[in-house]
Amino acid sequence: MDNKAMILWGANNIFSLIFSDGSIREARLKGKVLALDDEPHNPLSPGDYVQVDESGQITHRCPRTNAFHRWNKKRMGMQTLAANIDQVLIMGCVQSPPFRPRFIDRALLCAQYDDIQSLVVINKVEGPLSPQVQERIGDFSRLGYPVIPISVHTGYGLDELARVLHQKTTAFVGQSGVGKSSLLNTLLPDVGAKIGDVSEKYQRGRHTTTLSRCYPGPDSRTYFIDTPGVRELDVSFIEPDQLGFYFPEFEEFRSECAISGCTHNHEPHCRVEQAFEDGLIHEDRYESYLRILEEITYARKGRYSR
Ligand SMILES: Nc1nc2c(ncn2[C@@H]2O[C@H](COP(=O)(O)OP(=O)(O)OP(=O)(O)O)[C@@H](O)[C@H]2O)c(=O)[nH]1
Ligand SMILES: [Mg+2]
Ligand SMILES: [Zn+2]
Repeated sequence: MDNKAMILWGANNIFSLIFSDGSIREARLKGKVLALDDEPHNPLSPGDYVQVDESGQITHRCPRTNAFHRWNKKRMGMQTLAANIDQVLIMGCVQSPPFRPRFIDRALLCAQYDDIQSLVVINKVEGPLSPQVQERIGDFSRLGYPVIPISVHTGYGLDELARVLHQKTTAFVGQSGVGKSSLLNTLLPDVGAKIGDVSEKYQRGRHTTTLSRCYPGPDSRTYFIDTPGVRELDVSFIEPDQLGFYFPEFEEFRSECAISGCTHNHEPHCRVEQAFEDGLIHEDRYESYLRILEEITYARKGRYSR
């Protein structure tokens, strides 16, 4: 009899699976590769459902409802960090490493790309927020993204956060060193995930978590997926002419641009650029948009013109 289970984590073709009765067992793939032609590299991610046969081997993957991907430059392919999730917890912090709202902008893009809800969590809030941080997180709220300031160390904001995570599958995403694994350890004290420090010289994390891994939460319907921090999020899987659709604040202006297919990059009579000049679109978000546009346009040229 076939049996359905969820992947918690996997390495070197050994996967840890959780079954509907809560039992956890290891399994291997039946045959060397799973027949999935579009994703040769990591066809199974934490959160994926699979079928297991009588011998305990994985026979195939069930269809995904969604997946959080990033572009892996080295492998020139999409890398899935988590599958079938209810929401992405995008974590930033206010110090060590410094607040990097542009990283959050990119992570929001990756989530929206597959229609996944996101929430922004700002960690290491142990004193008053600087006006710059306040302003930028205020803008995220205005755009409709929930923002929760927390401190894993002092416990500030953690009750509110726990409510948002309750009975959902949440992937934790953010730069190395912001405190994703620290949060996990606080929510699930028995887990003991490895925590790294932050280099004093470079103010960066040390990439302590190297593998995405799903953890069953405090009740049977809550799951947390801890993912490895990345220095930069490459979003070059997005088409340049689609990028503007992932910026919700462009929505009300975009149809009034003079040129159809306007990329809002200094084209004549661009209503989006005008809105930015009038202070209706946050300067930093518009700058973020232009940088990403330049980057993905360039990446495409490099990929196709040779
Ligand atoms: N001040 C302060 N430091 C924190 C807090 N939470 C975590 N840290 C510290 O931040 C550093 C990095 O924490 P990790 O949990 O390993 O960070 P991570 O996001 O999992 O990093 P990667 O696994 O490399 O992606 C550690 O030194 C933690 O002690 C907090 O609330 N306040
Ligand atoms: Mg970690
Ligand atoms: Zn425009």
